[in-house]
Amino acid sequence: MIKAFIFDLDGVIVDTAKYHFQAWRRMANELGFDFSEKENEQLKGVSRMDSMNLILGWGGLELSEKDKVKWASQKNDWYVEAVDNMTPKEILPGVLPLLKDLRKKGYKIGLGSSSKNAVRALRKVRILSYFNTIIDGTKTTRSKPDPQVFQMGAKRLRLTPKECIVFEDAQSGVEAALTGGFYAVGIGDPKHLGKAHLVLSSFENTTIEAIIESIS
Ligand code: B16
Ligand code: MG
Repeated sequence: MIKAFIFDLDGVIVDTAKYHFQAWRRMANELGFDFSEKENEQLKGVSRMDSMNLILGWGGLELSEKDKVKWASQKNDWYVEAVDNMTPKEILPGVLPLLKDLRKKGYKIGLGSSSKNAVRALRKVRILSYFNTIIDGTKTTRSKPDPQVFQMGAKRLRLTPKECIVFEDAQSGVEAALTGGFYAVGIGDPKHLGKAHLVLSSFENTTIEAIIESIS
């Protein structure tokens, strides 16, 4: 029986994926190369330093650890600048009605994000109080596709993976949910998320009941 819903943040609740892309691209450009939206797809759900290493690989660049940390911090400053300008209008379509309905019907709500800026973003769009538990990049030691983030969330909620549905927009996140034994609902393009139990283009025009019915 489903008792909880665990949301990824970037690309599921808000479109911060575009801000990550812009900030990483700005860094790459300043270092003298560029990368595409297709390559960017591989960064979704991946931690800051793992993303850094992938991007430098695409540019054929090697940096010292010290320089990597410096550029990662610069990228984060650019990203945080964008997050700080966010408003509740940036909550993706259908998310708020779903959160309200979940709360009304007594389901637990969790956040399972790789981002160290997750709480900041939730606060900016004013939905922090909906979450019974928040597991983010400040609490995990292993990045998606490792299931740690969702396992920690289920444990905090005192539930088993099979009692939880995970919403994810990233390949790495869907993989993390499936490896951990969770139900995975992909939000976005079935081309990238085909392994999930169900893929929705958005939260619009769906209900909790319809989601539960189609995964079981
Ligand atoms: P930060 P999610 C992930 O968040 C993003 O998808 C990914 O692009 C980013 O690199 C990662 O968080 C770390 O973010 O640099 O803010 O700690 O999709 O798991 O909510
Ligand atoms: Mg995401």
